[in-house]
Amino acid sequence: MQRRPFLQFAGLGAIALASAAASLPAMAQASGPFKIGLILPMTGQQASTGRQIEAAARLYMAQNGDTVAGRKVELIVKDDVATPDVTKRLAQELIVNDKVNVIAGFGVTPAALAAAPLATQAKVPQVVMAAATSSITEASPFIVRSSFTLPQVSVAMGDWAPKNGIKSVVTLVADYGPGNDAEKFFTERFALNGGKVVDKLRVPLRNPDFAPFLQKVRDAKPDALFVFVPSGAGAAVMKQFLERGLDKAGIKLIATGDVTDDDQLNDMGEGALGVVTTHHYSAAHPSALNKKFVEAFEKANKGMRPNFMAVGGYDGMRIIYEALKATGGKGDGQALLDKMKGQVFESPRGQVLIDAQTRDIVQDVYLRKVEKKDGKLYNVEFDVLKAVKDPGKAK
Ligand code: VNL
Repeated sequence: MQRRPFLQFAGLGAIALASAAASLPAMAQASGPFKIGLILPMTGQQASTGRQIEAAARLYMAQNGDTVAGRKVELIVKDDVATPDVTKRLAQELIVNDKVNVIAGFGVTPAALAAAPLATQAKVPQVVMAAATSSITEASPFIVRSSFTLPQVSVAMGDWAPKNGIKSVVTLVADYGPGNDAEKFFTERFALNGGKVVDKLRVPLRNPDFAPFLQKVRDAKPDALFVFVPSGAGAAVMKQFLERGLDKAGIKLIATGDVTDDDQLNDMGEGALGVVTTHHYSAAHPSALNKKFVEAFEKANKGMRPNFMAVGGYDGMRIIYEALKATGGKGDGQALLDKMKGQVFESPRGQVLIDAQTRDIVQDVYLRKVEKKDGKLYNVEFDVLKAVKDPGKAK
């Protein structure tokens, strides 16, 4: 038997939806299909993130079945074009009309933040699979994160660079949450280790033109340029860096792994060889589990290589599946959330933990260098920091 809340009467839909914004009743279904509303940028500037995460979620379901604890799992994919107003409307529709048990995805920070109040009001777990600003998990007690944080990976570079002959740096980041985090946490650690930050540059998120910024870097002539740009923008930075001859001017490129993104890396050309980055996932991670994951992903997606977004999506599905199993298929928001907290498992990236206090992911962070393997470019890991918590939470 389906309960029919008043919202469902024909004609009242629009009005009901508007009033539901003020207070969303908890209305996820305890029987029938278990629904996951996956909100992703499927078009626009961040479309590769949506493509990677959807493919990974579908792979997880293909490998683990679409029935969990006796309930059929249904994935409802919605395109928010990485636009927070759209994210918010879609989250509301998914919760109120589709009665999803979980909302998931969230390609960029503003999208994750736009949905957070709805997760709180409706007591629906929100699994953040991509967005990586430290503060996101503090926006709702119903948020659990399967991706990473920028402080987590940037601090590692602040330690590595000064030990490897890099004494002066210019930073260049996309001017929004994750970029600000990357700049702050890299800079603080680098300075603590005796490094000098000569200049801090910020480029707009939308349609960035890197050329004038890179010219400034060339003129400043630091030992290295530290970069964060979101997944999808790395190839443009690499191209401009080489075209402007920064490498020939003796300036090294160092970055978070968002820049040498596995989704684009193999097309960046030989100029990318030797670039050192810090990140939580490489398609070249040499574990048996990862080899299986990469092979299966490529096979199911016409040779597309999984990147860190895909792993966030894959592990996010694992977190949801195991929580549903542990609740015996109940699907109640609070019960699910409680079983998401504290999960420990082996991911294709390595061992991970969902910290029960912060609901954020604790994971290994790797030093990697772009190298050629079997004729293809990969981020080859050469060092690791074990079990890194988000340093942003210590504030
Ligand atoms: C974010 C962070 C997005 C890192 C990214 O790619 C990324 C974000 C779309 O928090 O908005 O690589």
